[in-house]
Amino acid sequence: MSVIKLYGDNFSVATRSVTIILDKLDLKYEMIHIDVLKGMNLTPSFQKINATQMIPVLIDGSFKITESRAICTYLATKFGSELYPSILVDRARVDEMLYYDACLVSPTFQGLMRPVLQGADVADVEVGKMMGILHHLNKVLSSTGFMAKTEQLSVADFVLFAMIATLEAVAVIDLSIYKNLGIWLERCKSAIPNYDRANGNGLKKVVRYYLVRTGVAK
Ligand SMILES: N[C@@H](CCC(=O)N[C@@H](CS)C(=O)NCC(=O)O)C(=O)O
Repeated sequence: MSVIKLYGDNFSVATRSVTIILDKLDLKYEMIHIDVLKGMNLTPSFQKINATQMIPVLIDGSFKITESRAICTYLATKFGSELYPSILVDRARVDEMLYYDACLVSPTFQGLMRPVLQGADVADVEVGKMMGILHHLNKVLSSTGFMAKTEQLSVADFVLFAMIATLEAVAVIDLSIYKNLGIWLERCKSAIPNYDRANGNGLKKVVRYYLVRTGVAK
């Protein structure tokens, strides 16, 4: 069996959601570093791999797939993991959160973080939108402690975790007011094997980039 290849960059939230799932499933993979900060995703050779010039891209044998959430559910299904539940209604709840993430959480996160990472002031209106979402997620977690209201961790938890852990690391919003979210962040963190490789090292890179851009570090 050929080794799974992942084109990505641990700077990227979407890439880290996939590396977390790969590690959760204990899968061997080869990471091909596409440095988005250096524009490596815009080269003609990468365009042949993904015409949209986005990372991550996963190649499993002759099968190629893009879109991080679809990659995560593909892997969990292929390797028979309950991270993507086999019970229909539980799976539907996971999908519900993944769509909520793709349609609302992720665009809001991008709207807040893109300018901030470039050294611009934090925009109050974007902070307000993100806080509304965090308030909602904190309420969602009061049910079972998991994002999809499942009885155990699912792909939805780890996909959201990759993003919210970034917010926590860059600290543009005080997350301590969201008690359930704080407990959940720790629960996800401690459930990730090879935490630094899967997520921690990427977060350090993001924080470093942010500090340099905002003039706090050189
Ligand atoms: N919906 C896509 C989004 C992927 C995405 O936004 N990738 C970013 C890095 S996090 C990227 O490739 N950016 C390159 C660019 O915008 O030029 C997914 O979840 O895979």
